[in-house]
Amino acid sequence: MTLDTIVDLKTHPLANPGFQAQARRALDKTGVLTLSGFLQPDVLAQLNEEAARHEHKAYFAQSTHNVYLTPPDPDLGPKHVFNRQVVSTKGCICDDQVEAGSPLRTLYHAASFQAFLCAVLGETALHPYADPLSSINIHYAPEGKELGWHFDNSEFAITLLLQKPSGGGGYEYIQDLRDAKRGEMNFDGVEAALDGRLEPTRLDIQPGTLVLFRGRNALHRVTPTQGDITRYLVVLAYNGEPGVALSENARKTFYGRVS
Ligand SMILES: O=C(O)CCC(=O)C(=O)O
Ligand SMILES: [Fe+2]
Repeated sequence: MTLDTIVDLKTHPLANPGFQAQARRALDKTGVLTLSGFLQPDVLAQLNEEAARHEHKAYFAQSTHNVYLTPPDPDLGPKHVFNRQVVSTKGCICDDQVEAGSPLRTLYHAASFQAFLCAVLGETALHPYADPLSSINIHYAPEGKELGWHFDNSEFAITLLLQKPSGGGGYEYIQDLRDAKRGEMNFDGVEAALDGRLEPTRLDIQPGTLVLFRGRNALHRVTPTQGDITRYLVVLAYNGEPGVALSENARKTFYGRVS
């Protein structure tokens, strides 16, 4: 399977330096790059069937979490924003449950796709997660299920919406709310966001769209699904450095297991 059978390379010429520069400008300006009609229509249909086939295996998050996806810090006290708990109830299947022959694996590992991402992100190489669960995930959000406010462990993530609910299921974010590399947690900004005093940016995207975002420093969430169409969404996660595993705390919260 070659990349052009998966991606509409006529509309999105990933190897073209001009296209790369334009994508990079969009990402730097807004914190998000969206490429609509990224997946070829037949692959989108195939991936929806694949997602539906494995839906019964999805693990649905059952515990609350803080926005940093860490265990609480008792020294800060229960009222501190670091310890503020938010709700996530969406489900997902992990990399070890994604079919061996899935086009998602071809896309994830394709050298030309990774070269495009590197050019856009200003990275020299991309690395999969060191744990066997976190690189490729398929998310499921039936009616009422949501993903609460959080910062990602990984610097950046790529999502592919497969099936859009009739209402809700919207991606909302606040760009550059913290600076993880500098250890800047921005408790005041996070508190303002959680209290609804900061207006997030909202994305309205269609199935087949690629979204690339810098989720480590952007506070983001997905609003509860409304209606009886389940939201299906793929996450492709990479790291700029090799050997990085998703934290055990995040794996327990979202996968219900660590390996
Ligand atoms: O579902 C989405 O659109 C975003 C997913 C996400 O933020 C995550 O998996 O960490
Ligand atoms: Fe995220």
